[in-house]
Amino acid sequence: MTPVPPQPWVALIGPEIEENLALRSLAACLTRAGYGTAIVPFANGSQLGPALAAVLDAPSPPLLVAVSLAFQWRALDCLAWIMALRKRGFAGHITAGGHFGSFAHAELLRDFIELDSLCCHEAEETLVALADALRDKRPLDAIAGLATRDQDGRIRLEAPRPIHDLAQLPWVDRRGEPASCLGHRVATLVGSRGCYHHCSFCCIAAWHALGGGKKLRLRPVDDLAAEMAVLHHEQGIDIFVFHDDTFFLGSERASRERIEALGAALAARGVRRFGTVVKARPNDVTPALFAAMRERCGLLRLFLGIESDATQGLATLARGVSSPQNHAAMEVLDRLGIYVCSNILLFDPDTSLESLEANLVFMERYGETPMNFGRVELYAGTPLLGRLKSEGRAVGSYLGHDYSMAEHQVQRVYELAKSCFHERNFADTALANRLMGTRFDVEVCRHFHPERFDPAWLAEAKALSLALARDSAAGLRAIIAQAQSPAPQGLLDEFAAELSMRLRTTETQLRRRAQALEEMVQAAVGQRCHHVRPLLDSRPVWTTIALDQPA
Ligand code: B12
Repeated sequence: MTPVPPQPWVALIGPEIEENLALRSLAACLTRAGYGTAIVPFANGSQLGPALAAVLDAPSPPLLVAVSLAFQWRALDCLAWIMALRKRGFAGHITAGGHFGSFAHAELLRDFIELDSLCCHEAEETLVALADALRDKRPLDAIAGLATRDQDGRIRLEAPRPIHDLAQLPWVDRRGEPASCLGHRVATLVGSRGCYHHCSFCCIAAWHALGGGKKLRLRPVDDLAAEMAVLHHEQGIDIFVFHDDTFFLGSERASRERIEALGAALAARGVRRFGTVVKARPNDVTPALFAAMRERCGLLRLFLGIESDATQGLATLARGVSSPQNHAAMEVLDRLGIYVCSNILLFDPDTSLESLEANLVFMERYGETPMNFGRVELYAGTPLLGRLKSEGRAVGSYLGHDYSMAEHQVQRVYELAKSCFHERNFADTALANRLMGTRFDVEVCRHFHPERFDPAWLAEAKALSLALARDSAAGLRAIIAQAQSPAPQGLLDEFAAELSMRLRTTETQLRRRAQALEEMVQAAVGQRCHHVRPLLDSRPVWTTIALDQPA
């Protein structure tokens, strides 16, 4: 029987691909304030109906429905869900929030009458204040961070109030079974909010400026270590996946002090056998820092933000990193034997044939590193969107912008690459992403079960990535050659069909090898991997905490 949520309650709707730290942080704050909550997963079309039912068929209607508009590419789905909820008769307050919703609050409130308000920027305090006001039937016009319509339909935003001290926030709600890899339970978390850099394609710098606070805030080490220790001792978590935009601070000394302090704080709390997954910019990679990161903080996998190795790409993306820094970082990490994966933004508005070649050379040279590649998208709040708008090159509306590359031939390469490589790079079963997971299994075994680890598995994982990288580079070079010849559309279609078939054949072979490798590792450890969180099955999870119980 579905447990009845405590009264009054708030429905939090959004993707739970992994634990959704935003919804879970909001849930924790609402719980602390005495509300019941349901986290209702809505990550794809198949969850639309069940998510509606979770609200409409609940034993009592929620006080408030709050929908995630963090991800711009899913905004239309989420808005359609909101419209469907209204059509089916829900008359209560509907709000939304997250990155996209915040940047586009004025347009969204103008165009979607179904939305009553929008929580702009970090919503922990705003959402609780909104719930309090609705419960007490008070006006909503003085709530910091809330955008509403006034009586004349004018949209007004009460300036957000930045959360200066992240330690004042409760730890995120961990309801549901955690994911696991080879029997090692996984939790996602953040140790900071913001980033010290400001790349042109990323909205995070503008996002924190919108909030009016510092561009980077760190959780105190003690607060972070205390949460990790509780997760470790009480929930058996031993893999911590950090979603910080960057785990490092742009200064070797400051970064080193923080990870040494974290390592010591964890050891003092009896957390000794654990692994971490973090992200870094190449300029942060030094031998001493990463040796310490591995020894003190159990580094299992590093997501290294390469994005581009072409001089033009690095400039367009405003990376603040040079190609020699990219190479130096890759070499340091290779010498230390650290598992790295990466992403290349092969196409951006200024990409030239020369920059494509520079990135292909990089992908081949470090082919043993699992990588994926794609095009830079124009997200709300990014300087790149601002630039393309001012150049008259951004097409579409605030709901989604598109662009063409300045060089016609590069645009042709992109269109062919998109059709031939979608399956490999972006489908649900994309091999480029799967190989990152295969290697992760191998690394988890190497880290936690050295006695059962066979070095041949690591060699095979690297060989799989190398084979994929070489095949992708060869396919892309064939596309580049084709795009430069003035072939009629019919011939281009034929070329794309033939190349796609060749790519699929390689994928089938490599997928089989990856499967065999995963099975060997799992058999050696005697445990399988459960990457999918149970909340993905669409059933809402109610809190069972009673109203008067302390959080
Ligand atoms: C973790 C993460 C993911 C996880 C998602 C986990 C999940 N939800 O299941 C994974 C790795 C799967 C992922 C995937 C993608 N991601 Co991502 N991701 C992040 C990341 C690094 C951290 C988010 C986080 O958890 N932060 C911690 C929480 C506590 O903070 P928060 O998210 O900011 O939430 C606060 C506010 O935003 C607001 N809020 C957020 N959600 C909601 C919802 C409601 C109802 C309300 C009221 C308020 C609210 O209140 C929260 C509390 O203060 C952000 C970067 C960032 N720093 O935010 C990118 C980011 C959100 N991702 C981004 C993108 C582009 C993607 C992908 C499209 C990448 C890709 N090419 O595949 C996919 C799309 C996924 C999808 N929905 O289909 C962009 C979004 C840009 C945009 N506006 O669309 C971001 C901002 C990265 C960036 N720098 O540009 N991502």
